[in-house]
Amino acid sequence: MKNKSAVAAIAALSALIAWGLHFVFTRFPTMPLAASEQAAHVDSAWNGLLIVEGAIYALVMGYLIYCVYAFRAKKREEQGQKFDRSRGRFVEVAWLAVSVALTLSLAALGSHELRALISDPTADIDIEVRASQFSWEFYYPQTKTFGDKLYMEKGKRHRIILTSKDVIHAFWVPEFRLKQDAVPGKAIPLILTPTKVGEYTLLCNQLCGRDHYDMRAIVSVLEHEEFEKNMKAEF
Ligand SMILES: [Cu+2]
Repeated sequence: MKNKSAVAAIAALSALIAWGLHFVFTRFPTMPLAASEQAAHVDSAWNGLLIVEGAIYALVMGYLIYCVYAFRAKKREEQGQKFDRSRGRFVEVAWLAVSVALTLSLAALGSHELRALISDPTADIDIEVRASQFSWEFYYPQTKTFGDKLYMEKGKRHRIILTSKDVIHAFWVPEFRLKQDAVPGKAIPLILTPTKVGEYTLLCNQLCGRDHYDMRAIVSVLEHEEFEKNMKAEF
């Protein structure tokens, strides 16, 4: 690095890029509405990643832009000076150490959030969700009722028990964030706690055949009274 002003130039460029990224991400959110308790864990891991990656991206791009300017082609008589590589070793070792530390801390953040999502298997409402080419079926064992719409009660923990009649499908409601495969011969649980009343779309997220794109169902999150009423009226 030529002089101290280079450090200031790189820092200024990096800060500018970081601010730009922050501006874009806050103006144009990268995630849809968060409508479940579990969404907060996924979003916190996602935002953590975004901050770390944004900072690294800004630093690398800031340095790159500085290099494009500082080491641009010189006059012929100034070219051909021997390049001293010895000082690069410190940067190399530091970069490696920081990368390892960052990777390990991101893995720790990820496993912390994952544990929060799967550690407690208890639920208030069980719903058996059966996937088949190309539709969804919902069964409520506690009330012994079927439905072609997935009714959920706001604020209650639901245990979605996923099965498949034919091939591999995947249960995915973008607003709830979590995604789980439905595998033939297996019953896979997924805990979800909706937090916002409304209608959402359940999508199949594994390519499962010709009409995969159309394998959808309506998810209706209701308040307690409405939920009870619907369970009696609909089925
Ligand atoms: Cu599918």
